[in-house]
Amino acid sequence: MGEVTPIATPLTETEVRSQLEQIDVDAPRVGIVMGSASDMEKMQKAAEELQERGIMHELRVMSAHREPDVVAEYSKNAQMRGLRVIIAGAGISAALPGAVAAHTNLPVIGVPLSGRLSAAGGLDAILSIVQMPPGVPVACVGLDNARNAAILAAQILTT
Ligand code: RP5
Repeated sequence: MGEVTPIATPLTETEVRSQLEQIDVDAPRVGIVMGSASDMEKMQKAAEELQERGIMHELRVMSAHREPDVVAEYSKNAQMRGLRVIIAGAGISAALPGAVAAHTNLPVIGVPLSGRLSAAGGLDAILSIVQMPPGVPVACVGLDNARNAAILAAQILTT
């Protein structure tokens, strides 16, 4: 009689998750996205904070209004690529954080940005990010406060 091959016990979701987390340790854990290259100077503060904490991250420019397909693709693939949190900064109508949240279950932290086109000093972006409809949450940090978004992302990663 030949050798009996034991049937593998299926892994639980938690076990699979933990195994996935151990793969690609160099893969970015936080995605920092912004609606325009003009947002880079402010959003760079989030990257600097993550860098200081040794947290792998990536920076991408993508507009919710001008490149909706790019935003959808990025957000849908984010979790599979190993990202755990997305920080999204945008000014004026600031649809980007909400557009990202529409396509992923990852936590999304919105950074409202002020700029030359802002109404009410940036209140437009704050309200766009804070006033997400029920069921599609986006966390919101203070105006231009990308550093706080990075600190919050780091705290989420430790839970
Ligand atoms: C938003 O419009 C961007 O996030 C940026 O804050 C603002 C202005 O964009 P640009 O006109 O500089 O491309 O979508």
